Amino acid sequence: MACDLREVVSHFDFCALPIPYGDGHINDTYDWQLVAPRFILQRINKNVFKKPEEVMENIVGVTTHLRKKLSDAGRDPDRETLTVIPTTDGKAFYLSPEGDYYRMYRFIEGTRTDQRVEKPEQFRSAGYAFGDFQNLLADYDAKKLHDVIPSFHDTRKRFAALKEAIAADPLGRAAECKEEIDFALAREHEVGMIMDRLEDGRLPWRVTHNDTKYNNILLDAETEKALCVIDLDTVMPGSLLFDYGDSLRFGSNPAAEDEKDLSLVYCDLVLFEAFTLGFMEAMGNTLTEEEIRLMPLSARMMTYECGIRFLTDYLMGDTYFKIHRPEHNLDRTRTQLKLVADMEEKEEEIIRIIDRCKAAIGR
Ligand code: ADP
Ligand code: GN1
Ligand code: MG
Repeated sequence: MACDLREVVSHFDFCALPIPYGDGHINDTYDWQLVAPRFILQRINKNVFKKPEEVMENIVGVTTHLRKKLSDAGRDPDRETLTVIPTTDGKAFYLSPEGDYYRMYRFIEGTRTDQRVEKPEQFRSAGYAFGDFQNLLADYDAKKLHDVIPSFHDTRKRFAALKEAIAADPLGRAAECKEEIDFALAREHEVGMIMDRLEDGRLPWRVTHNDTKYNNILLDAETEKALCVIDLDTVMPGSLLFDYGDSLRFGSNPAAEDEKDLSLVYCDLVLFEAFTLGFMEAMGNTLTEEEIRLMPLSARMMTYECGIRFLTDYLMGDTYFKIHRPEHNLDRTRTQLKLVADMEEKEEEIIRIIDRCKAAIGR
């Protein structure tokens, strides 16, 4: 870490104000206790988020809205959404003399995050949580949100970036990735599937999370149900299909995102159906027919997009995603592209799953 964390935390206002206590006649006596015993401190990645102030403005706006909606519904906002702890001068982040941005959240006790889905029921509950997140934000004015990473899920632009990386090939890695590159380039005709429709109005813009990995949900350690959607850095206007598809990209694969043994990587249709059912149950009638029609393809599209992002980063010398071994981004590319191929093969079954879930929610 770049600076003294003790110094950093001293700038956050995580203490309750002491309250007068007792009725002594001589001394001033106060009762003082910490509001909560644990906090999460995060240094925001400036390489990824060029304007951390705007990230925090989005997060404060969205969590304030969620807090009110949850309270009004008799739910528990302290556990079901993130609570930003302000700094002592009332800001949502602390900017250190070194130029680093820090933020603090209340630690939500009795929770855990999992890297992989263990049981279909858990994934159904994750689907419900992400759908519920969309619903609770349906009346939040998306125009108030900053586009913190412009064109984040514009697959057309991700594809263009891949082509540039192939042409530049600064480390001479393209030859080694020929198979992956050919696979990616052969799917150019699909890259506008979601963005073209958002732009021409066939799909509605919504407030979306944009990074709906299973490990971005806190699970209640006791009930094992999804409790709180976290990692709100990328909340921006987008298509619901980004969130739905990205969840399935990560969660329907029983193997790790960087698994080297590709025989372990596939799209588990039981998990796929469980998530879809939970998501549809939460969204109900707010889903449009066009959104439902594109759900089967969106999982594959978001997987493809992530795959070409890993591939681009590998070709460009691993400057975006953190890596823990030299070919890490190539391994990640391979799992994603293997998943795309598997989802393509299973397309008809996937369409039947969506139809079954649609019928189950009475649509
Ligand atoms: P990243 O963007 O690096 O993925 P996250 O915001 O997802 O960062 O946080 C990393 C991990 O920290 C989460 O997976 C979760 O385990 C834990 N975490 C984050 N916020 C909280 C919180 N408010 N309460 C408890 N655990 C949290
Ligand atoms: C990053 O921060 P994390 O691990 O939740 C990335 C996502 C990718 C994901 C792939 C801001 O998410 O877009 O889908 O890795 N986040 C950003 O695992 O680029
Ligand atoms: Mg995360």
